[in-house]
Amino acid sequence: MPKVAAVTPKRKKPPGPRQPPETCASPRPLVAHPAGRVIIVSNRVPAPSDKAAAGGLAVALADAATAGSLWFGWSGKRAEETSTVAQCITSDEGVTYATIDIAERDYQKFYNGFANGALWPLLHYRTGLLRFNRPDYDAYRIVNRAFAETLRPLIGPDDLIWIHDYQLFTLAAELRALGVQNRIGFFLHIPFVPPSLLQVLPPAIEMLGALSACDVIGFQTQGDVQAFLDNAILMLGAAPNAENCFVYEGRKIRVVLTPIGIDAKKFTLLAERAAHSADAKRMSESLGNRALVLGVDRLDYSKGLPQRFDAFGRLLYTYPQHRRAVNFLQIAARSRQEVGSYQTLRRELDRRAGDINGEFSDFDWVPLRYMTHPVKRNAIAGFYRRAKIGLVTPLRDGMNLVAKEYIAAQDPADPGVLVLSRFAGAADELTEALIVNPFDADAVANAMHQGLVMPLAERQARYEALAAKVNHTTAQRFCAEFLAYLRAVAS
Ligand code: ADQ
Repeated sequence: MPKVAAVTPKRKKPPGPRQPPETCASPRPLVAHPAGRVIIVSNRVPAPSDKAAAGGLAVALADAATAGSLWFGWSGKRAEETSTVAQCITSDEGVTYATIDIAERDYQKFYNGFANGALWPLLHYRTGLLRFNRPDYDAYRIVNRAFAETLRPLIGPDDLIWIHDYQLFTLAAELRALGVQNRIGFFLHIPFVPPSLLQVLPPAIEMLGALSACDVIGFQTQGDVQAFLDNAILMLGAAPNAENCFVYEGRKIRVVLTPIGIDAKKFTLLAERAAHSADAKRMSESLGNRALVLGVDRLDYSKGLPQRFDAFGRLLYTYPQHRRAVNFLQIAARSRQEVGSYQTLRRELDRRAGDINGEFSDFDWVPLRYMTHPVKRNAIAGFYRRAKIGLVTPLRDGMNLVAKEYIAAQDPADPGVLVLSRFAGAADELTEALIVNPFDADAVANAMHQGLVMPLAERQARYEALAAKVNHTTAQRFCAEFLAYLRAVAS
């Protein structure tokens, strides 16, 4: 079987004296955990003060980031040289946040180059957008190596290491190369692709092998689990057993399905309160008795925004009764604006939004509201509750937490309708939503119409089934299930 090349390009040594010792010199946990301290590693580390405001990862991992645990990753700062010692802050709850700065020259190639210019499009089935070059990949390996070297002294003997997402595919192999014997888990937040697509990536075998330095590898959907196993069979010669375990280079790897969720109860409370906020009031006043159709996404080509705008145009064209009776608000927070394909997408959306408003607006009604700056979490929660349609139509998505947040935010007495792409991981679970193919503008328009005219009893029946699921597959459950798999590995 092909061996994985463990050669990582050399990191340049920073000139002059090393950085001064940092505030958290002690690698030992502040609060002992009998079953091992949890070390979370992700590309970005949330600022301790920012936890309530932040979405996504910080909220999803709140249950893993308990007193005594360590969260390690990039500070968000680009420096002249990558740090060799972590900066640490311990929050009031006893979680230590350890960060490093990344050298500007590596950051560009690692983050904008390989991670978001090659891996992100490929793993979202967009090979046409993939840009691969060796220097970018080398920088990716260098940054993963730097993470490993800086994290190494902070690791205690029984600690569980839980790595997150595609920016850190090779980190486990780098840690093993430094002699780390601890249990290591990896969770991929985005989709995984079948071999016919992964093989497009020149270092596919090397990356699969590096990932197989983990003990547990988790995915969002059964399709992703199968895609990974198919790749491992074909490219690593793996022979998985009935429990999806296989042996590679003497190590047993378990591949698991652990879909991510939200803290549904907390989100419901947030939405109930937000419904009475000043923002919600302003929104209601601006709408009058028109229905709100709402989309909330990062401005990313995986989210299917141009297709969604077209579908809204089709709704107004095909069902003239909705003209002047609905408003579509798309919140699309700018992201990765240094990557060319994201700049192109932004221009494309500006054009399509202009086209739709030019075509259908009246002197006192503008159908499409489109904003590209982030909106506060509690304002979004209030908007979800006001929206008659939650429009979640990615072309591919690992899970999509907006779909779950939208359900959690609804008023059970008068719930809205979720229109959900079949290509979001969430569609595996949220089957009572109106499931659509986002490439079919007319089908999405029909689903929006169906949702807008749906009788209360049907809306309630769908909502109750969906809410039960969102309340079951929570963020807490996600953390507990993944960590249980990792703890079950013989240390
Ligand atoms: P993302 O692609 O960032 O995450 P998603 O799951 O939809 O996508 O959103 C994460 C969080 O960001 C949610 O809490 C949402 O409310 C918030 N958010 C999204 N758009 C926003 C906006 N415009 N303004 C403010 N907040 C916004 C990746 C994967 C997903 C996977 C998550 C978690 O791409 O498929 O669900 O990780 O695993």
